Amino acid sequence: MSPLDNVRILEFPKVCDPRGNLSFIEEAIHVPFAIKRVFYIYDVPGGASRGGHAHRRNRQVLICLNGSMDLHLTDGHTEKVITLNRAHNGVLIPPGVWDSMHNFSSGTVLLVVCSEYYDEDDYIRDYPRFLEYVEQNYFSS
Ligand code: T46
Repeated sequence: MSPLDNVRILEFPKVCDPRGNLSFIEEAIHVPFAIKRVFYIYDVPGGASRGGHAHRRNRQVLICLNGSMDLHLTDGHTEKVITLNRAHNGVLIPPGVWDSMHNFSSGTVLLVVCSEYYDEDDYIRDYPRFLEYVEQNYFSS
């Protein structure tokens, strides 16, 4: 089974109000894991791309709080491109998926909710190494 099969679009509660909208995320309810870490990406210069790696254990949910960006996901065989531009939606990325982010609009703020603490050893940042990893761990029977 491809790890891409476990990519999900999540819909968070949205409380609409004349004063503005409010969304919220509760661990193990709106994201399918206990939250150990949150980080955010902002002030991305025009034309910059981020990501270019996969995780061994970390599961994460990407939420575009403002602006828009294109999320490219691959298992080494198939590519999915998802445009993130709604603050009440998230994309769940499981381990074993190579992600990269492109076409950030000016002022984009990307919030990322993670199942694991930061650990550089959890990253696979070399694409040929990633291809070997997914073949061994997901595609070989
Ligand atoms: C991902 C995409 C969506 C930390 O010290 N702590 C942290 O929690 C994170 C996320 C990063 N860092 C350090 C590690 C690097 O020295 O910040 C520096 C930049 O990290 P990186 O180049 O991995 O940033 P992105 O935007 O390429 O990737 C990040 C996440 O690392 C990654 O998990 O999936 O956002």
